Amino acid sequence: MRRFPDEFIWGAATASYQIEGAVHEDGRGPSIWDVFSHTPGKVVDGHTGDVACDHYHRYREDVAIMADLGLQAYRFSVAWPRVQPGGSGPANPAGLDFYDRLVDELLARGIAPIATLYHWDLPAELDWRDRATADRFAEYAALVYGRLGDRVGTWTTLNEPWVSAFVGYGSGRHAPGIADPAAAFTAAHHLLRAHALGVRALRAGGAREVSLTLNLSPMIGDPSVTTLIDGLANRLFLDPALRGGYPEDVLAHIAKFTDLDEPLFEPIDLLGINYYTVNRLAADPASPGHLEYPGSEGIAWLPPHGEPTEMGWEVIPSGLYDLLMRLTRDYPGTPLMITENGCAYPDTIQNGQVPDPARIAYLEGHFQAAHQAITDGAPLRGYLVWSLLDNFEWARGYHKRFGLIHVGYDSLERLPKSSAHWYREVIARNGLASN
Ligand code: IFM
Repeated sequence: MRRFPDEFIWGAATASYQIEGAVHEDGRGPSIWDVFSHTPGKVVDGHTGDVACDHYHRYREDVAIMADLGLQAYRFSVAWPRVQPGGSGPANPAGLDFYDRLVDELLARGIAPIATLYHWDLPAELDWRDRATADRFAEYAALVYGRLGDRVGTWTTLNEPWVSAFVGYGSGRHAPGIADPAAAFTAAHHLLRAHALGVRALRAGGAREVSLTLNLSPMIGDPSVTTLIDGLANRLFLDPALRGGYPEDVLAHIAKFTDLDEPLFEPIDLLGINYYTVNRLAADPASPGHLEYPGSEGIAWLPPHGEPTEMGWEVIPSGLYDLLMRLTRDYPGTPLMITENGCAYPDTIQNGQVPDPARIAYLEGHFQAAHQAITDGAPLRGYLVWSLLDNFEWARGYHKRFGLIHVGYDSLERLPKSSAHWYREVIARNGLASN
């Protein structure tokens, strides 16, 4: 039996564009993901977030499901174009009303809301290559805080700015679909500026706990190749948020592509960690490198060990343990929360049930790793599984199912998978039956 600390928080996470649907309702404006997903060839099979899980209309049912699982926290994101269509000017009250209702419903069920202000659905009128987008973000943050700040205790500015910058502007696999290394660095710089200005806006409003969520991935290989990739993937975001400055080696690398203007940093109260897998790297002079890591020519990404998830990602819980211990060692003093961890498998309904033993095994292994890290001193406060619902997995459309809850995309019916029932027991005993 592995018991977690009494105050440990168990929950699940989602994001607005991936579940809400209702893209034309109540004055919502277009986001870069509406434009991108409606552009032929960008998303597998032309899937879009137009309907998604229809959470906008079914949020009460979804909160009831969360309560039935015993979730203690729910991490959702606010759609900027719903709250402030066009990305500037006054708030759209009807857009804020939706999150108001959601937060009240959560609180009525005893579930703590954790709000992320930006999970990739930028108003289509804005662009992270523009420095002014950071100022717009701070204004938007103040609008959302003004409405929900009395009831939401934990605020996250950005989700995975690495993905926004390097997949949105480096490879162009995500919206807005720009493939330009210099633009990727400029976007990253402006996202970090937006984060800092957002932190200031939230604190000015009186926010209790402000955080940033990063997708972090340990690098496995020789330091001659891992240092650069670790710098671009991890330290480029960790150091500004937790040490108040860019790492020198990464700055020198960026200077080969573009000039950055004056940076802005603000400390946070909590670091959100999204962990899925590791990167296995090796030197290979013939390798063209990776578009999402500008300047990585000569570095090869090696195949995963063992049976990967449906995303092709290696299942390696020890990577989570190593990551938590590294953060504890290299960035002491900041509490940690796992804001996403989970896996996609091709789940199907069989006799009215959705057996997903591979997901249970995945989560159990990662919960064990987290427990070990806590035992060894990591200040880990909670664990939010990705995801509550099967949902729109960005450029992969609805083909990848990450949910604890199966969603039938024709009927929109929700059906808890075996992993949801298993998770309910983990939460109830605040631990694992296994060792
Ligand atoms: O679905 C995404 C989520 O939006 C951000 N983190 C990774 C998840 C799985 O790819």
